[in-house]
Amino acid sequence: MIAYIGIGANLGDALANVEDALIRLAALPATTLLKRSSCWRTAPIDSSGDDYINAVACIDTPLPAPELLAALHGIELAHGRERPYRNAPRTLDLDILLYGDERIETAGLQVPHPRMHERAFVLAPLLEIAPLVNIPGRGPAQSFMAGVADQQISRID
Ligand code: A4P
Ligand code: MG
Repeated sequence: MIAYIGIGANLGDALANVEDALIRLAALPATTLLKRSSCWRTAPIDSSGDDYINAVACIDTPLPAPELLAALHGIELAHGRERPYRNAPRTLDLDILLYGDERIETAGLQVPHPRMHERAFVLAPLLEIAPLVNIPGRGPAQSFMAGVADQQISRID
C-alpha cells in the first residue's frame, strides 16, 4: 500500500529528529521509502514552543494501517516522545496522512488525517512530492493551498 506519513518535531534537534525518522521509516519491515519532501520550517499551529520542522514521506508498505500506526508510535518512542497534553511540543510526531485511497474511522485511527487539509505544514511538503494527490472524501490536496496561505512556512534548502 502507498502511504503518506507526516513528520513533525519542535523539541531537541528537530531537524536531526526528522532526518532520523526518515531513516527509520525506510527500515520498517518490507517497506520502501519511495519519496521524501524537503524539510520545512513552520510556525506552530494550535501549538506552542519553537518553530517546527515538518516533512512528508511516501512509503510502500505491506503493513496494515493499525500496524503501521503502532510502528510509527515505536519510532516516536525511540525519540523519547512524551505526551503531557494535546498538541504539546514534541521531539517527534508521525501521522498517517493517507493510506492508499482508504477512509478509516476507528477510535484510534482516522485516515485521511482529519486536519491535514487545513495545514500548510502538511500540504506544502505533500504537494512537493505528490502534486496531483487526492485527499479521499475531500478532493485534490492542491485545492486547499489557497486556504492556508496565511500560515508561515519556508522550505529549507
Ligand atoms: N490518531 C488518529 N488518527 C491518526 C493518524 N492518522 N495518524 C491518534 C497518527 N495518529 C492518529 O496523537 C493522538 C492520537 O491520535 C494517537 O494516539 C493516535 O492513536 P498524538 O500524536 O499522540 O498527539 P498529537 O500529535 O498532539 O495530536 P494530533 O491529533 O495528531 O495533533 P495534530 O492535529 O496532528 O497536531 N504545528 C506545526 N507547525 N507543525 C506540526 O507538526 N503538529 C501539531 C499536532 C500541531 N501544530 C503543529 C504541528
Ligand atoms: Mg500526532
